[in-house]
Amino acid sequence: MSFIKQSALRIVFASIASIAVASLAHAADRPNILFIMTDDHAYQAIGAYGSNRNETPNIDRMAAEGIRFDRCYVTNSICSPSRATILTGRYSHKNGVPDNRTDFDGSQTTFPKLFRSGGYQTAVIGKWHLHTEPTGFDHWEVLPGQGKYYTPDFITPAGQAPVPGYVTDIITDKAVHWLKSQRDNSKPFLLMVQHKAPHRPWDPAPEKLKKMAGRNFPEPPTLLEDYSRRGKAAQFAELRISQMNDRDVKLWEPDNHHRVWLFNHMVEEQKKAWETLVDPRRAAFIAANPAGDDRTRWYYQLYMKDYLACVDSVDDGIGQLLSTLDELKLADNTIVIYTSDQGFYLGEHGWFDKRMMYEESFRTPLVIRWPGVVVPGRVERAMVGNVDFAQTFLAAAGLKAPPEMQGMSILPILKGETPENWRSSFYYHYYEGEEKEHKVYRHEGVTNGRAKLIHFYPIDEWEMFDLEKDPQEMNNVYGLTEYAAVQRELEAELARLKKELEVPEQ
Ligand code: SGN
Ligand code: CA
Repeated sequence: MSFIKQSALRIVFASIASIAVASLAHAADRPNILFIMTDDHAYQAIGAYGSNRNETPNIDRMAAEGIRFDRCYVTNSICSPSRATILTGRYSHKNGVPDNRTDFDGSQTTFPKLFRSGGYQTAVIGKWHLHTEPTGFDHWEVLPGQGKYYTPDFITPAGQAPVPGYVTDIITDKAVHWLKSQRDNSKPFLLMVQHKAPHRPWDPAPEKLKKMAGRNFPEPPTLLEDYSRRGKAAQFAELRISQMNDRDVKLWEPDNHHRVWLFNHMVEEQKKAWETLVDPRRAAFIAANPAGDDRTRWYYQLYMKDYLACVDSVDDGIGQLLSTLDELKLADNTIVIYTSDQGFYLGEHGWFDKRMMYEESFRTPLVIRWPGVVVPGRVERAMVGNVDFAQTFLAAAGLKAPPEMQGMSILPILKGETPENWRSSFYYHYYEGEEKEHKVYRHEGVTNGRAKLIHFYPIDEWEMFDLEKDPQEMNNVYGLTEYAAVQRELEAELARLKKELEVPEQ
């Protein structure tokens, strides 16, 4: 090939490349943000994270088209604190919400407020659970408190009123409606879709009761843990599946007040489905009369049926949102995030619920799809956290994050350019004490991804786990000579992080 031909070709290739880069830059410029968060959705119940108990084709689609984070930690594994951290980009001791009972001070700087003042249209639909009215949103429709599954009330600026239907479907429908009819087409948007499901008491939709009816779910290896090798905090906690009540597993009598209340909030068809698919549980349980470990196993199966049925509705909703973006031709310039307010125990250590710093509740799912920026199908092990969300979204939108935010923008990771000095440890602090529901002692701790140090400080109990050799966290190695160096390193890191994050002494 002649020199002239070669250079002409080079020019053609170069201009194709620069057009591609320019359109990428344009697509990535002020992208829309669709933030989907569920309540208590364990990564163990997501296909893309390797679930052996259920399928989640729509979250899996997001992971296949985007990036899955395998180490996304929460600062404080409980609802309101997690939400306050996400909105403010600050730890509980800075945003004023250490537990589920404290009101969120809505006059604080939050990322939705910065989006709004930065020219975005902002909306939140679904669970809020911060006790005060949402601030920073052009549009909001939220559940009061924890919210209900059937005929839930919603609060809007116009007041509170019940909405007929099933909560997950209602939230999805409202979000789809907002995308199709309530959007201001002259602005980019931030839409936060926040599900109640799959939170306790795990009330499924009728069609999902049917779907799960005949299924049997594999048990986690630590379902029947006897706690003899654990400390006082783990023994004392009321997180055990064996401690679930009749409402949880729906082994109820016809006049059980929860059942009566729930059925009063259903339409005839829904009631019929529950009468035929849920009520017979009690007779079957009484006939089998399981005791001890067999009773725990029986409860576990009922728990999984209902929990995973709730997850199934969530996954359907995600599918609908993704189709809506396709239909509206918004998919290319919209970052879609899927996460949960924390992780959850699905029988690991014999538990349900969260709160503890052990992996299943400390880690939350995080899947992000961003066409043209995130290379499809990536899996990332860098340590990120819910404290990073605010700064990440702001950076993606080209907005400035205030210096008091305590996370790190994960934008470089999304672009495939993980910085050399990315964090090598993560700080955790749980504040609701053993006097509250589930009786979990306050604790703080640190992980470097390979090992974890936990201090239940009201009883001065320390635990340390080797996450590589003991991923199920069954063997406390705190104080063992062979781990002295690791322990010193984690103790120093804990002290360093507390100083850096300005954590007051307890
Ligand atoms: C309710 C549940 C608890 C759960 C908390 C917090 N009890 O109180 O099991 O831990 O919510 O959940 S229930 O009997 O009322 O269902 S959180 O996700 O909001 O933090
Ligand atoms: Ca929660």
